[in-house]
Amino acid sequence: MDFKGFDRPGGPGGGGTRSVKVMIAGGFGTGKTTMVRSVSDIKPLTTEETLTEASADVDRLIGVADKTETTVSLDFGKISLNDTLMLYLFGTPGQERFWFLWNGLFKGALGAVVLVDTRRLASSFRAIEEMERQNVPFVVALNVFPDSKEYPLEEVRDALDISPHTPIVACDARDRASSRDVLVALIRHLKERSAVPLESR
Ligand SMILES: Nc1nc2c(ncn2[C@@H]2O[C@H](COP(=O)(O)OP(=O)(O)OP(=O)(O)O)[C@@H](O)[C@H]2O)c(=O)[nH]1
Ligand SMILES: [Mg+2]
Repeated sequence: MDFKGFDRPGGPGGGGTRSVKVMIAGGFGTGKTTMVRSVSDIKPLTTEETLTEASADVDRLIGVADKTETTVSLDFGKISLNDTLMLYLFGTPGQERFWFLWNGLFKGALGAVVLVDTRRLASSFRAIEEMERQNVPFVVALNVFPDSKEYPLEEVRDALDISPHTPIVACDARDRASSRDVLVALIRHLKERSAVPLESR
C-alpha cells in the first residue's frame, strides 16, 4: 500500500516513521471504544465509567440496552498501518454532556472516523455537524449491528446530509480487520485531499 506523503517525516527524501493523530468520533454508543479496542496494537487506555440510571432518559439506549459503561474522557490506542505509518487513535466520549472535551481532543488531529449506528441515525447527526465545526477531514463508518437494516450508502448520505466527497464505508467495529479497513479508507481520503500539510496542525 502506498501512502506517499504520509510516510516521510522529514519531507521528501526523509526517513523513519510518520505519526498521525486520528480521532474515532461519533454519537453515544456507536462503537468508538469497541473500535479502538479491536484495532489497537497496544492495550488501549480507556476511561469508561458505569452508565448511571440518570443518563438512561437522556441517552437513547435502543439497540444498546445491554450497554453498562460509557467513555467519560477518551480512549487511546495506536496501530502501525505499515512500516512507516503509525496512527495514534483518540476515541471521543459519546455522551453530549462531555462533548466540550472534543475541542481539546481534536487539536493536532489530521482526520477522523465518525461511527454511525443506522438504528439510531439521529444520534449521529450532531457528530457529523461537529466534524465540520472542527474542520477535520473524515470518513463515515456505518457500524453494522446484527439487527441493523441494510440501507444503500447513498440513502444514509442523504439522511445525514454528508457531502459527496466524504467516503462512507460499512464496518464491524468488533473486528480488527474491518476496523483497520476503515482507517485505511481514512488515510486514502486524506491522501487524496492532500489539503493539510502533515506538520501544520
Ligand atoms: N453487535 C455489535 N455490538 C457492538 C458493536 N460495536 C459495539 N457494540 C456493542 O455496543 C455497545 C456500545 O459500544 P461502545 O464501544 O461502548 O460504544 P461507544 O461509542 O464507545 O460508547 P460511548 O463511549 O458511551 O459513547 C457495547 O455494548 C458493545 O459491546 C458491533 O459492531 N456489533
Ligand atoms: Mg466509548
